[in-house]
Amino acid sequence: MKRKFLTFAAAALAFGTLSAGEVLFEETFADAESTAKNWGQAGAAAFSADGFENGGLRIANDNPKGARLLPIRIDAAKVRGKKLKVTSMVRGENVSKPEKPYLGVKAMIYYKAASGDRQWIEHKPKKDGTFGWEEVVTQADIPADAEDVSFQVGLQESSGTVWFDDIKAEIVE
Ligand SMILES: [Ca+2]
Repeated sequence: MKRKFLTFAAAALAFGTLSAGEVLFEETFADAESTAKNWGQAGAAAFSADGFENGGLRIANDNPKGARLLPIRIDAAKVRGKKLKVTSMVRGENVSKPEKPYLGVKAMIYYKAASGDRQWIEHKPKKDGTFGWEEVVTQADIPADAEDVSFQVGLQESSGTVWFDDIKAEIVE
């Protein structure tokens, strides 16, 4: 299967507010070192070369009541008052159907605002069971007083395994 080849570009971006169409980052999981830098040690532990164009994340969860989520921080100053879109490639194997529709496979935008408002925004549609690579899109309107923004991938209250690659975050409005 032919897939886009993307490079991580966050480091190349200057500080400041982004405009529509500007890319915050493009993550290809090129190697364990860059994955650890962007996603922390848990990301490095989930790094996998198996079956990927370069590398990707493999996240397994044995406990159907447990969660395994990996976050990448997004600079809140760059996305305040904007519409943030994150596109991810994901596949799954034996993902159990969660009790609630917002649980299960996660490709989720999280924000916390100064007002106290906290939101967890899901990609749609969500799948369970076994499925091949597909592109999923998560989109959120980030409030002007957002102080903490992240994107999180993994499994919550579903057992099974998911793989992630080619994650792109951009400003669309
Ligand atoms: Ca990759």
